[in-house]
Amino acid sequence: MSQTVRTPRTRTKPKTERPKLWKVILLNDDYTPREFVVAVLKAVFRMGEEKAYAVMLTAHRRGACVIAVFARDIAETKAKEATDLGRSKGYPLYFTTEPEE
Ligand code: TYC
Repeated sequence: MSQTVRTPRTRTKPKTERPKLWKVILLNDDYTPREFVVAVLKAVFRMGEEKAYAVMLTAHRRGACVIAVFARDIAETKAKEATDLGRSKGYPLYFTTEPEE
């Protein structure tokens, strides 16, 4: 009796992989007023006053603060929106993004 052994032509990926999340990072600068940073965090990232103030203070003291994680396109859109709000007032306020490990 002859037997044919076939190897599958396609490899199946394990289904546990999730899309990467992206961090939005607030950078400190010497010019943007603290209250303005807090207002932007509240408006764009839907933070309450206390959370927004704490995040602003962490960035102020340490130079940067991770403020949230999102899918890539949402992280990039929000970082741009928040940076543009600062720019519209002439402030160098800057939000950047990077992938989570
Ligand atoms: N360092 C600014 C000041 O002293 C306030 C500030 C905080 C600016 C955090 C940016 O991400 C920032 N006016």
